[in-house]
Amino acid sequence: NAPYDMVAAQEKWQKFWEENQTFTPLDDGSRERRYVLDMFPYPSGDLHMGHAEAFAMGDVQARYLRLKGYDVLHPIGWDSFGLPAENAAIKNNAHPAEWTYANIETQANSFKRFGLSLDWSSRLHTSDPEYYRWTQWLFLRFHERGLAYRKDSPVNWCPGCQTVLANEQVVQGECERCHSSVTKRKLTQWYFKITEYAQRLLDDMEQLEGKWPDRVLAMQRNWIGRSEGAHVDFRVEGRDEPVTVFTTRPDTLYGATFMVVAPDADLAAEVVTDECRAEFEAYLEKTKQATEIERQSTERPKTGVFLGVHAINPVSGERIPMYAADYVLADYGTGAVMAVPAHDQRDLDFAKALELPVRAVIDTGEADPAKSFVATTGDGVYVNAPALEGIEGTEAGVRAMIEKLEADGTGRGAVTYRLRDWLLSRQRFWGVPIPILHTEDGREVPVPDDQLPVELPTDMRGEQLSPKGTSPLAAATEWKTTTTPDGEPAIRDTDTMDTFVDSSWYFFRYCSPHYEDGPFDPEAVARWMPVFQYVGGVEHAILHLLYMRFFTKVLHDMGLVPFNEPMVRLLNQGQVINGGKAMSKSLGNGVDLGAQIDQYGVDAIRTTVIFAGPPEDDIDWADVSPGSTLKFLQRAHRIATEVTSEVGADPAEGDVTLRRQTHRVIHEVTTAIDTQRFNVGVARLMELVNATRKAIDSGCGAADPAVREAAEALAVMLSLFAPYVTEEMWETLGHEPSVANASWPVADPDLRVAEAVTCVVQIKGKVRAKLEVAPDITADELEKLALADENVQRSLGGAEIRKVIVRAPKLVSIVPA
Ligand code: ANZ
Repeated sequence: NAPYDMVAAQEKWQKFWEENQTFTPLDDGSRERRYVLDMFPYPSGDLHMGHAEAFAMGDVQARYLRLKGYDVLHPIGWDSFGLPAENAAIKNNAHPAEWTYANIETQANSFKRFGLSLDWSSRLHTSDPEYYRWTQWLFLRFHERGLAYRKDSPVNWCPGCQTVLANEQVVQGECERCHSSVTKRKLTQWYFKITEYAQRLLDDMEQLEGKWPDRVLAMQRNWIGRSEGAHVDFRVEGRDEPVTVFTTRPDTLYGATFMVVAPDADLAAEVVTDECRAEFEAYLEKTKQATEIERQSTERPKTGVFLGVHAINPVSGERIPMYAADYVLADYGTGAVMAVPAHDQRDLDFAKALELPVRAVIDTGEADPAKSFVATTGDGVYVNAPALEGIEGTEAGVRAMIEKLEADGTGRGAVTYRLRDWLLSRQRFWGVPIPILHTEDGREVPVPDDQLPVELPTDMRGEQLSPKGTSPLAAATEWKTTTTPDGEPAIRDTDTMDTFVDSSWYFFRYCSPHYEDGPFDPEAVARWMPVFQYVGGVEHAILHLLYMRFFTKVLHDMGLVPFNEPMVRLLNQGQVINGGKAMSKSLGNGVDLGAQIDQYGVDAIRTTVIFAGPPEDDIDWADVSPGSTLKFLQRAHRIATEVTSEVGADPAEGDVTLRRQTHRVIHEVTTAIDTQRFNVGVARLMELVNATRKAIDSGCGAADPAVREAAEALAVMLSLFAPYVTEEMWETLGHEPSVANASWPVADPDLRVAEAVTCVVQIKGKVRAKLEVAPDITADELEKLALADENVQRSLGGAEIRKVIVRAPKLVSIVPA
């Protein structure tokens, strides 16, 4: 009856699993395969409560599937390129690799201690040359297919930090770090042509419906932002080429009283007349200070300048003036709009500010927008619109106008997406070098495959890595000076890739982590993938998940993978908060995972995290009680130490009351895990511990085989949450380790009925029979049972039945005719 020593158990079993490679998959085809994946960690410091939660959730699934008899791949690796390592290196006059790999070791040890059923043999780090060699190889394949390309584009530029900033790093026009005013700069950058896959990214979401959280699918759909409408060509005076606009409402074309171009679109600078140029350029400078979010704000007063030219409305022949205004964005649609102030509020606000004409072409029965300054957007009767006379409703109007435009040759139906191409180049050191050579005459020459990887220099450190407006690699003269395969002098591309590239394909590599002939062995991928269950934070709902879906589709098109979607099911775990607030340094409410484990042990922390609520809900650490969870685990352990019947004792000879409880709990825990209600599973196991305790102390006694049956089921099921104590229990119960090699218990349907309920059968209000039925009996079943009962039949004496009222499981009331 030795109490359970949690620290000793942790060390003992960690060693056992490692020596026996308990969690390395067999991959021999003897069992059906399942791939369970947690989003891989970034090596910033040690593991924290957030990791504990996400990885505990993943481990429940991996262990469950294993016990159910599947061959499970549950790998681990690190997303180990990125800016924090670079900042630490600048501060400590070190190389980013030092910080990175030291942190990885710390985290790896913590993962091991946390008792995760991980396959350590497939471990990878994205900053290892043997990994990023293949990131570069993939980049070159994308490049060959025209899916990786360079273009000049305006990017956020911080003059203080001398670097490009992501949109998220610009706060109200200022750099979030140094508060300098951020400007736009035109830089040549590398892009992945994800827009070419926009429609497929939308269409294939059908496969994810019901298996990924609805809100993630909604966010992806929104981000891709498909709009249907038309392209309309406007002739512009003094110009050969027409200007094309994108509109979702071609039916309002007769109401287009002016045209607006984005000030920062090339078109604006092209068409502006000399008289208007100075004013335009001043306005353009102001535009560059505004963020995209500000420009799209409906609250912001509308501003703009006349460009000095007119366009011709293709259906009315009317001359309409052209303006530049910052509410029109350069990189959406065509960067130019036909303004219909009567039916679009943004255009109306602009028309009001500049006193431009407003003409309604749909009568919706509401006030005239020219007077009310409220745009009308609903269905109505077309007016002042000869080609749409007699047509009803927006949909029909749009269709009719597109037909007319197509017939006239001045427009066509069109679809536009909000999704932009993926800007992948970064002016940073600690990332994958882009494997392209630039010749003196400006050609791009791919580095030959057999010269990969292009490795980062190992001798750059500290200050050499600080941002200076260009990539730190631009200063590595020796590194970047090289020749093409033809011996021509060339300079290496000195940008590195966005780390989202690394994380867009790591799950493929796990299937064959040491494969030498490509990024992955296509056969291994076909065996293991798609991933059965992916687990990670909702903060990745858009970018990471979209990018890895995009990569998968390209790999599919290359014939390397047989599927279009890499992750069958997705689970977003909630956050761990404390006292109702996110943990933060400034609030001083952080909870240290290591300290919690020291105090309560891994099992109690894991079980607490799972027990706290449904997986997708936040966990408030102020509301949980790892101390009581630990007591529960100790009670479970004690039961195992008290069992005296032999291994293999026949439970059929055992106490039926306890057996009923055991099989009910098996059934309910199985359902709870299958439906991802892991917290309910823990609650049921607590009930089983109580029931077994009662059976030992005041029921059948510890020697009864039903107690062994309960203790064994408990050990196996509880191992999903508390791996260490359950290994101890399993061994104590006389089994060969590991409990991870046991089988998930199966509920006996004859036993799982909790207790029978007594159902009263009345005829004309008089009790005529009592039935013992299952508490979950359906109304139909109960009615049949009642009518078939002997006593009921006799009382009815063959009378016709007018009505049967069933209140399952307790009452059936029969009314004869
Ligand atoms: C005329 C019109 C009349 C419009 C009307 C709407 C209502 P979504 O749905 O977001 O795709 N637009 C087009 N390109 C733009 C750009 N680069 N910057 C700002 N606005 C732009 O919006 C499409 C509508 O947004 C287009 O249809 C266009 O205005 C505007 F009663 O054209 B519409």
